[in-house]
Parts: sequence; structure tokens; C-alpha cells
Amino acid sequence: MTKQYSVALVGATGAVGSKMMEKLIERKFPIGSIKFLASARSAGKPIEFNGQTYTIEEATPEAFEGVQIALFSAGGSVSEALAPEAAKRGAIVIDNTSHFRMHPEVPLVVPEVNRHALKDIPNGIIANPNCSTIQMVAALQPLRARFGLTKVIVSTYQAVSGSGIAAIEELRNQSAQWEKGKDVEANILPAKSDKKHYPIARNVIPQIDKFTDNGYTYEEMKMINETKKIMELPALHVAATCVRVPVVSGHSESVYIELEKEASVEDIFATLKDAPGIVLQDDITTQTYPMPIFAENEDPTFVGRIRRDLDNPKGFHMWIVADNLLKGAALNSIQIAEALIEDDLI
Ligand code: 25A
Ligand code: L14
Repeated sequence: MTKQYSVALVGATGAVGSKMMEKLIERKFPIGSIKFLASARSAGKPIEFNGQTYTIEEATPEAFEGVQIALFSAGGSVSEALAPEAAKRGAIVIDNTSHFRMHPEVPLVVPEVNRHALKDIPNGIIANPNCSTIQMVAALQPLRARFGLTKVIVSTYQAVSGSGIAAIEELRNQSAQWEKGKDVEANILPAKSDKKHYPIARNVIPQIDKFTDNGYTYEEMKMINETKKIMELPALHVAATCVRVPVVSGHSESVYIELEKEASVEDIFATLKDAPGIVLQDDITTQTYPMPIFAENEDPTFVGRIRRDLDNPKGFHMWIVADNLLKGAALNSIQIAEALIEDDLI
């Protein structure tokens, strides 16, 4: 009989947590027992999982007794307080927030790119990378393996679901308010904790998360730092501009890369065609290219609009789209847990 595991899901009632539940069922994750943890606001409420009704419990340190795999997606402050408590009690934590990602002793993992980093988990905590970063490195890794990679310049077009359930509701409400000719109310975006809020319906916002002190936002710095860490390329040139668009789910990215070796567009096609987790959607004769409405609820990362730069034979442009709640968050977390089991690391 295959081994089964005791699992805890923190933030089960959120945008990412509910997708984790779907993926655990769909992928037949070997669950021996499971508990659902959230804030006191939800504790005591029923939650359906795989045809059974469970009761949501409050996330406390003691709730992790006996848990082997703890999936966290309830925001950075919750992970900061509770992930070490879960690890102390013997759980392997897979954390979706940015809190531990750049810690030198916390592996930051996209299984298709750096699965080997799971061999060493000194603190019992594994970080799931930023959603925009995951889909980009998944597509760039096969190219890097064959041609080398020296530079990445990315502009993102990010969906509101990246900012949680409240941001999805805000886009809906603003669209309805606009439809009725009412004033549009904004309380969440571009960053809940920042001073000003702007409408996202009928708008694009060139700010995701707050600003750091170098003029880049935290979201941009996450893409820059995490890309280097996951690809183990500290000298890679990376620049990012992160932009919010009025899409519910599915992040899109315009990516410019420079390779070490010369390649043709056909080489790039051939490399990506067989890459794990990647689907090529690139045929201009049929206007085929990735778009978020078709990527929603899909597992793969979609790549298209591949062109060679007209001035640099080692430069390429492409368009990368994935469901930010799936490959960008819930699916990647479950794939990490599956890799731990397959590689006998848990
Ligand atoms: O702190 P950060 O880093 O800025 O995180 C911001 C948000 O990003 C989401 C997640 O929002 C997080 O809160 N998130 C996290 N990782 C993500 C990722 N990789 C990510 N989004 C995208 N990609 P969310 O809405 O998806 O989910 C929030 C979940 O966290 C639980 N939670 C919150 N505080 C907690 C806690 N769990 C334990 N301890 C705490 N202290 C939260 O549960 C939810 O599961 P909940 O019980 O607090 O919420 C249940 C329902 O309540 C509604 N609601 C949300 N906010 C409010 C609210 N109701 C009233 N007032 C509110 N302020 C929602 O409908 C929710 O379903
Ligand atoms: O750091 O608001 O993983 O779209 C990525 C999505 C932070 C929020 C992270 C968003 C999150 C971000």
C-alpha cells in the first residue's frame, strides 16, 4: 500500500487555498488525514472536501501537532508566525507567501527547474515562488539549458486574483458600478496597505505591491531576486515592470531574453515543444497565441509570439501566460509535495 500523509491547509477559504483543495483531489494526493485552518473569522464553519464536510479550525501552533505536510496560503504575517511552529512540530511547510523566499536556507522551488533543491530543507520550510516568476522560469529553463541565458527583461500583465478574493470582488463591484453609472469605489489595489487606491475596472495600474526604496515595487524585486535564486544564476541581468490589468485569473508576460549562444526561432520552438509543463501556442497564420481567458483553470504554462530580435541574433521576444492561481500558486505547491514523496524526501 502506498504511504499516506497527514496534511494541513492554512488559508483554505482563500483564492489559492480553494485551488489547492481542487488539485489535491484531482491529482489523488495520498492524504491519510486533512485539516483546514483559517482565521478565527472562519473557525467553526463547514468546508466541503472530496464529498465530505469538515470543520474549519483556527490556525494556532498546537493545530500542527501530528501534521506531516503543511500548505500555507494566508499571507506573509500568518506564515511568519506559524510556519516555524508547524516545522518545529515536525511538519514540512510549503509556503505560498514571500516571507521566507529569499532566506538562504529556504529552498525556493519550481520542480521543472530546480527540483534538486528539495534535498536540503534545513528549517523544514520550502517556499513556493512568486506567481509571475514561476511561469517565466518554467518557460526559460529549457532555453537556458540548451543555449545559456544572460539577460531577461519582462513586463507583466497581472490578474486581480493574485491579490486574493477581495480583489476579485473589487473588480466585479467596480464593473457593476460603472455599468449603473455610479461612482467607482476602490479599497484594495494597487496594494491594500498603501496610501492610495485606484480603480482597476477600465484601467491598468503600473504598481503591484508597495514601492521599495530603489524605485522598483516589491513585486518587481520578487521577480528579479527569485529568478536568480531559482535558476541559480546570480549574475543574470533581470529587469521587471509589473502591471495590474482587469483580468480575473491568468498572468501574461511580455519577455525579452538574450541567450549565450545564437539560436533560430525553429530552435526555440523545438526546445519548448518538448519541455515539461509548457504548451506552445504560436501560429500567426491562425492567430494562435496564449491568452488568459484560455489559460484559466489550465495547468500548463503557455508560450507564443516567439520572435527573434531584429538587431540582436541572440535576442528573442515571447509572450508567456499561465493561471496564476494554479501553476503560479496551488499547482506548483502540490507538485512540490509530490516531488518530496517521489524522491523519498518525506
Ligand atoms: O498578507 P499578504 O501577503 O498581503 O497576503 C494577501 C493575501 O494574498 C492571498 C491571501 O488572500 C492573502 O490573505 N494570498 C496568499 N498567498 C497568495 C498567493 N501565492 C495569495 N494570493 C495569490 N497568490 P486570500 O483572500 O486568497 O486568502 C486569505 C486566506 O487567508 C486566511 N487568513 C487570513 N488571516 C488569517 C488567515 N488564516 C489564519 N490566520 C489568520 N490570521 C483567510 O481566512 C483565507 O483563507 P479567513 O478566515 O480570514 O477568510 C475567510 C473569508 O473571509 C472573507 N474575508 C477576507 N478578508 C476579509 C473577509 N471578511 C471580512 N473582512 C475581511 N477583511 C473572504 O471571503 C474569505 O474567503
Ligand atoms: O508574492 O498581488 O506571491 O498579484 C504574488 C501575487 C503577492 C501578491 C506573491 C499580486 C504574491 C501578488
